[in-house]
Order: sequence, then structure tokens, then C-alpha cells
Amino acid sequence: MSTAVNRGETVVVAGGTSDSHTWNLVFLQLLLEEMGFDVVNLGPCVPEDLLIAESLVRRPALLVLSSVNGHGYQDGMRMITRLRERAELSALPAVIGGKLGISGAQDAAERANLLQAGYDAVFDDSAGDIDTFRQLLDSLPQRTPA
Ligand code: B12
Repeated sequence: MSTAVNRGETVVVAGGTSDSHTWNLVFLQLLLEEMGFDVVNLGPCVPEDLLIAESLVRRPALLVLSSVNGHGYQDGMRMITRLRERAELSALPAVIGGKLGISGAQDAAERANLLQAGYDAVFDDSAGDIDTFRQLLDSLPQRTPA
């Protein structure tokens, strides 16, 4: 299916609820802006309620969650589970990436769980991930509402 993301549309970038790192978020914002998107960067340590409220108000074309502190799996699961509980956000395209765990390359089961919980794509900091992320921005599959 063709992309749900068009240039000029809003992309919300958010750090994991427990994650205080910021340069990952700045990097993503610059990358997305360079590609022509309007970016709302919610910053680090984003509470689930704020993520939901901003998503409802902004109605972004894409939500990009980033975590590098090692708690990305736990934060990411909580954030997407809460988000998908809202019917209005059940089809919002959402991806997560960064250094999601503390064991290097991501565990296959955890990756599957994140996808099952509602992410459209999961990036685990492998070589080439940014290229894949760029490609996804051009060909994001439309989610079917639950
Ligand atoms: C600077 C830094 C800090 C600073 C952050 C300052 C700030 N304002 O951001 C401070 C000192 C505060 C800090 C704190 C901590 N840190 Co720190 N920190 C770093 C460090 C040295 C650099 C991070 C950085 O800025 N990189 C530059 C940005 C641009 O790159 P990046 O974060 O790597 O993100 C890239 C990718 O992950 C990817 N990416 C990220 N998100 C996404 C999302 C998508 C969708 C995609 C496609 C790609 C993507 O793209 C980015 C560019 O390539 C790294 C080690 C390292 N050399 O990477 C550790 C590191 C991230 N920190 C680490 C840890 C453990 C912590 C602490 C928990 C330490 C502690 N015990 O207190 C705390 C975190 C506290 C918290 N609540 O989160 C670990 C994480 C371990 C893990 N994940 O396995 C690291 C990897 C160090 C290590 N090797 O152990 N840290």
C-alpha cells in the first residue's frame, strides 16, 4: 500500500518514558526535517499520558519513539500498549528504535512482542537501520484499525 506519510506532514518524536538521552531525539528531528517533515519533538522522558494527549491533538502522520538507555523494550511496550488502547490512535503509524536493550542486537522474541503490541516497525541499531528507516518513511504500510 502507498505511504501514509507525505512531505510537510507532522511527525511526532518522543524519548522513552525512563530515558533522559536527548541527542538521539535531535538526530531524528534533523533527519526528518531534512526529509521535509514537520517535527514535534516531545523530548526525553515522555510520560504515556503526554504521548497520548499530543498524538490526539497533533494527529501526526507518524510517531517515532526512541530509546537508548537500555529500557527501550519495557518503555516501548508500555507506551504502545497505552496508545493502542485509544480507538482514535489504533491506526496511527508508530515505530520504535535505538538501543532498545542492554545485550546489543535485539532479541527476536522481544522484537516480535513489540510488533505484536502495535509498532509498525522496530529498529535495533543494526548497520543500515537509518537507510531502512528512510525507506519506511517512503513506504509505510497503512495500519488497519483494530
Ligand atoms: C551522552 C550519553 C549520556 C548523557 C546524555 C546527555 C544527553 N543530554 O543526552 C548522560 C550522561 C545524561 C547519560 C546518562 C545515562 N546513560 Co548514557 N550515554 C551517552 C553516550 C556516551 C552518547 C549518547 C549520544 O548522545 N549519542 C549520539 C546520538 C546522536 O546517537 P545515539 O543516541 O546512539 O542514537 C543513534 C541510534 O541509536 C539511532 N536511533 C536512536 N533512536 C532511534 C529511533 C529510530 C526509529 C531509528 C531508526 C534509529 C534510532 O540513531 C542515532 C544516530 O545513529 C552513550 C554511549 C555512546 N557512545 O553511544 C551512552 C549510553 C547510551 N548511555 C547508557 C546508559 C546505561 C546511561 C545511564 C543509564 C547511566 C546510568 N547508570 O546512570 C544514564 C541514563 C539515565 C536515563 N534515565 O536514561 C548506555 C546504554 C546501554 C544500552 N542501551 O545497552 C550507553 C550506550 C553507554 C554504554 N555503552 O553503556 N548518557
